[in-house]
Parts: sequence; C-alpha cells; structure tokens
Amino acid sequence: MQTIIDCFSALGVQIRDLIAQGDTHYTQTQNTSGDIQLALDIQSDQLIAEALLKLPSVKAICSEENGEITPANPQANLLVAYDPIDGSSLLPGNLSVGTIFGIYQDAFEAQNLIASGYILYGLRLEMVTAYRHLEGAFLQRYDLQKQAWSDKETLKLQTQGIINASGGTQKEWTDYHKAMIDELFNCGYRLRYCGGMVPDLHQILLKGGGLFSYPTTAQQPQGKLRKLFEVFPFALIFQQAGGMATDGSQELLSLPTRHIHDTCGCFFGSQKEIQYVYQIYKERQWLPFQ
Ligand code: AHM
Ligand code: MG
Repeated sequence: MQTIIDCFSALGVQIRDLIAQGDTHYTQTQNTSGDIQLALDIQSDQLIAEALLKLPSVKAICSEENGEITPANPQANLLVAYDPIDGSSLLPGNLSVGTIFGIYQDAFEAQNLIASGYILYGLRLEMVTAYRHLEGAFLQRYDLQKQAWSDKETLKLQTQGIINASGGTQKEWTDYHKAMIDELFNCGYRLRYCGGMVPDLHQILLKGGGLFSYPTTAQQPQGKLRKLFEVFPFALIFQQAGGMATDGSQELLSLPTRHIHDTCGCFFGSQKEIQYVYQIYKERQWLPFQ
C-alpha cells in the first residue's frame, strides 16, 4: 500500500510540472461522465496509469477519465481508483486543482477502502493521506529547495467549524437543503467555495471544520460526485480526521457501488454540522441549528 502512496507523491511533482507548463487547451474527446477533456486530463491520466501498472502490488486500476477497469498483476490484491485532475475546468482560470486517489483491497467497494489521499496543486504542492487502520489525516508539503516531501503533520477537525461550502446549482436545491444552508449563514457561517472539491475540502480540513455539501437534486437525483474517485477517498480522510461524511441518510463509507462511475449526493464536515445534515434530511424541513 505504501508503495502506491509513494508513487502518488512522485506523480504529484510531475503533474505539478505538467500543469505549470501552461497548456489549458480542450481536446475533442469526452470522458465517461460526458465532460470535454483538457489535454492535461489525458496526459496526467496516462502518467498515473503507466506508473501504477508497473507496481507489483496493483491488481487493477480505474480512472475517472476511463470507462473501464484496467487489469494489472492478477496475483496482487490492491485496486486503485483515481481522478487525475479533479476540477480541471478551473485550470483555464488558473485556480487550484487536485489529484484524488483511493486504494481498495480485493473489490472497488467503500468497505474495502484501506487508504486514500489527494494532492493539491495550489500556491504550494501539498498532499493529504489517511489510512483505515490509523486515526488522523496526514498533511505533507513539498519543499522546493530540498525537492522532497516534508514529514507528516496530523490534521484534526474540531467538532464545529465556521465554513459553509455549498455546491450544486442553487435553483435546483430542495427547499429543505436551501433552508439548511441559509440557516448556517444566519448562524454566522462564511461562504468559502471555489468549485474544486480538493481546495474546498482542504480549506475545511486546514481551518478545523465546517460543511461541504454537494446534494442530489431533481435534475441530478444521484448527485454529481463520483463514489470511487472522489467521494469515498474524502470520506475516509474526513472520518479519520475526526469529522463525518454522509449522503444525508447514511455514512458515505457504507454505500454500495454498482458501477465504477456511480455518483451520490455528499456532505463532508465536522461532527456538529453533519449531525445537522442528518436531522434536516430526515425531517425534510427547516430546523434550527443549535
Ligand atoms: P470533475 O471531476 O469533472 O472536475 O468534477 C468534479 C468537480 C468537483 O471538484 C467540484 O466540487 C464539482 O465538480 C463542481 O461541479 P459544478 O461546478 O458542476 O457544480
Ligand atoms: Mg473529479
């Protein structure tokens, strides 16, 4: 498992360099979700696939940019799901993006997720990892002078935060979702939302808490964010950091996966805010946040 994480540490530096070259042109191709791909989506996807497929511990890989699972070593038991550049539509605007990955044992199922991580291509290069068997989420920064990753720093969420990062199309929100978001603002929460789940969730982790939401709507009844590449990896990170992660009715890491590109509504945050999400989504009406 650690060799896979080390592989992503090295890939992060390469992808950071690729992004810095400044090519933001779109290709003529679409990924499985129907998004038009940037050349960088394809290049970084290939870079990651080539590196992972060389590792003896990897049984198979799947990417947000590909429709199929790619088999590797049949004797191995680790499966890797990754999103090479999440939020790549932000690249032309020179905003931060990230790579997300999840390492699964034997099957691409939430219960089998044994470690996950993300790399943030921001003003600095940073990486956060979490392990199923270890409490905490671990932050590392890339030291440009030493050309090496720093030692790990443990991230821990407080029980309540101050950030409200509310995603999705507002006019499509249910009344009770809107009431919940409004109530948090009325209670003093601040809007911090850039439209990339890696920087948006990273900020909540670094600032000690808050709520990130990307709900289901009538137009997107299964939500937008993908379970294997985006939702489950962040769910593990938030849970191990002392926070919570839900789809509104159950823990994200208890959801089944029927297809590698399955999506769901999702909420990540500190405990108090997620408990409020559970209450609101159970009652489907405004309730005070206390
Ligand atoms: P992508 O993987 O196609 O880049 O989409 C994922 C991104 C997330 O980072 C972000 O939270 C969300 O899409 C925002 O989507 P939208 O702008 O459609 O609301
Ligand atoms: Mg993505």
